This record gives sequence, C-alpha cells and structure tokens, in this order.
Amino acid sequence: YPIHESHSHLSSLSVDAQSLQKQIDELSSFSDTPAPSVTRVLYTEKDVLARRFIKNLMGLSGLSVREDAVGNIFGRWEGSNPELSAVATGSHIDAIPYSGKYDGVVGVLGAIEAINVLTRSGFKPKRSLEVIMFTSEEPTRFGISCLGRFGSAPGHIPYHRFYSGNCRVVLWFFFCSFNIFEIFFTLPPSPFMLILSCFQDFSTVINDAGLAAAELALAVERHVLESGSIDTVGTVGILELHPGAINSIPSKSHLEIDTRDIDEERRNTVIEKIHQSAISIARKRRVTLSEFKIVNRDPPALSEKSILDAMVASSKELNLTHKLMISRAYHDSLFMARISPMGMIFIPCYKGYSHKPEEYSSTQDISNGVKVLALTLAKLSLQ
Ligand code: HGY
Ligand code: MN
Ligand code: MN
Repeated sequence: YPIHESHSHLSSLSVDAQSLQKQIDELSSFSDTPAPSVTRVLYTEKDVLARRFIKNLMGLSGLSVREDAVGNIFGRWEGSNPELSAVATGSHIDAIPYSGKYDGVVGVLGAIEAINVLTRSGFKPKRSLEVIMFTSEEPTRFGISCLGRFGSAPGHIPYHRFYSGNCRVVLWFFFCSFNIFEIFFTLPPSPFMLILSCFQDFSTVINDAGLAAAELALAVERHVLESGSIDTVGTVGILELHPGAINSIPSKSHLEIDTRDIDEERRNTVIEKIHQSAISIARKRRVTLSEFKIVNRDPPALSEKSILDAMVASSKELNLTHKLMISRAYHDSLFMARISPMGMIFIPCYKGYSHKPEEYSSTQDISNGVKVLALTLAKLSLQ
C-alpha cells in the first residue's frame, strides 16, 4: 500500500527506546522472586500491581481502557471509521516462576510504544487500533494457558482484526546469534498439548511410584527423539512425589508433560507412545496408573497472508531484514486466529532463551520491532 505517498511522515518513526527499556525494567520489579528472575502469576498481588501499571500507561498514551470478565485489558484508539473492525495487537505480562522480564512484556509495552510512535508521527487511524493485554497466557495459575480466550466467546469479538503477539523469539533452536535485525513471522503457532500422568502405589508391598515417574520421564525423551525431527520436542516440567520426604518411598507421583510439534499427527503419535509407556511402566513396577489426562491438544493455526504482507512490507520500508518462520510457542494468537486474520512479529533474543532469568533482547532489537509493529498497524488500519 502506498502508505508512504499518503503518509510520508511515517518514514521517520521515532521510538522512545529509553523510556520503553525503563518501563520493561520497572515492570520486572513486580515479581515474587529476586531479580534477575521474574515470577508473576495471575492475580497475585504483584500481577494486580503490574496490571495497574499497564492500564496507567495505556491511559497516558491516550487510549481508552476497558477490561473484560477474565481480565483481558484493552486500550483503544478510536479510528475515523470506528464501525470497521479494529486492528489489535498485544501479548501478556504474566510470568512463569523464575522466568525473565521480556517474554510477553515486550509485546505489551512495545505495543503501547507503537501507539506512541504513531501518535507522535501525526498518524490518524481509519480502523480503530487496540492494544490487548491478554490474561494469563502462561499456565501457572490454573494449569491451562491462554485464559484470555474465555473472556469473550470467539465469534463475538468483531474488532480483533489482527494480533501481533510477543515481540519475542520464543523458540530455542534457531536464531541464537543473529546480530542483524531480523523479523520472524510465524506460520502455524504450534500444536501443543499437556499430559497429566499420575502413578500410585496401591499395593501392600513397597513399590516406588517415584521410579515409575522417573522411567516415564526418560520414555518421554526417547519418544520425542524417535520422531527424528528437531521440530518434535517434549519435557517433563513438573514431577511431584508424595509425601516428599527423604526417608519415605514415594507412594504417589505426578508428572506434567508438554510435547509439541509443528506436525499435529506426529505429535499425536508421541502422545500415544507416552501413554503406552505409562501403562507398561505401571505394570512392570506394580503401581497403578491412576490418571492419564490430556489437558489440551490444540491444532496449529495459520497466519494470514495479508497480515504477513503488511509486516514484510513494513520491514522492507524500514530497511530491516526479515525471515518467515514458524512459532513453536503457545500464544493467544492460536485462538485469535480462529476469529480473525492473525500474524506475529518476533525479534532476536539472546541464545533464543525464554522462560529463564537470562532471557534478553537488546534495546535496539526491541525498538526495531516496535517500528515494524507501528508501521504494520498503520497499514492495516488504513486497509
Ligand atoms: O509455553 C509457551 O509456549 C508460552 O510461553 N505460553
Ligand atoms: Mn512464555
Ligand atoms: Mn509469551
């Protein structure tokens, strides 16, 4: 689109990188664990304070703020054609235990800064623009991710035209060492599933439910590797033993397993193998597999070409390099894609780390991401 012809001022988008970095640093202090780690679980006191911080910034940026039943926060910049569906962008600010300060946060604070960038440039949106802070993208409080989707039933939100999620690189295999700016566009946010598996010793002899769990953890690794693809991943992130005393043989164990793949069928094969292993390990160790529950098993989603096109055009106009990529992470985009065209922008980060205190993106990369986001929002707003 000839945005440059009609809005030539947009070619000089200026990001207030220093303020943005300061906000990222400040938000990281709303945490229940010591810096540099961040822990911010949904509706803890720190999360409530962080939400207030976000709402305040939205207000300062001139957005009108509203909140829905599950706590998604929306900041709206009314366009000249408010009856058209809006263009929305956003991410989350909750943080899993002992994670870092960028995951999600950059997608929320960066989006608010993108609005500031457009305001400063004199841009006037046609479609309304919205910044969304999605509630509990992480599964920490209720064991399930992306609670925001329950706030408004899909199909009833006509205004979500576009959701550009995390300005973050969340997947760990790639992009560890790019030092030029690259934007990564997602194709399918990955299908993801979580399995709950519990073993219990119901016998009178001493059978170790903990060893059954240990064996299953190794089986998860084996089944994932057997797929032969680097796109198949899995981990046992939670393993609890009961009663949890050094001098007591565990009578119960509880595992939570996350397996992912960009290929849904291959992922399902891994799940089936894990299930079979759980059954045979229980038999062999004479413990009962008391529960094997698939918590969620979502299909992948596709980004929309028109959104990708706007992102690609924006990065080109800004003289930034980019690359199309697949997101392996579980994002609200997975659900937004069911009700509206969707695309995601990723920026480089240190070693591809996420969900650990070491996660880091440079102010420069963040600021480039904000520019691409701002220009993309502007283009889509005029469409
Ligand atoms: O787990 C994920 O993919 C993301 O952090 N929700
Ligand atoms: Mn995360
Ligand atoms: Mn995230």
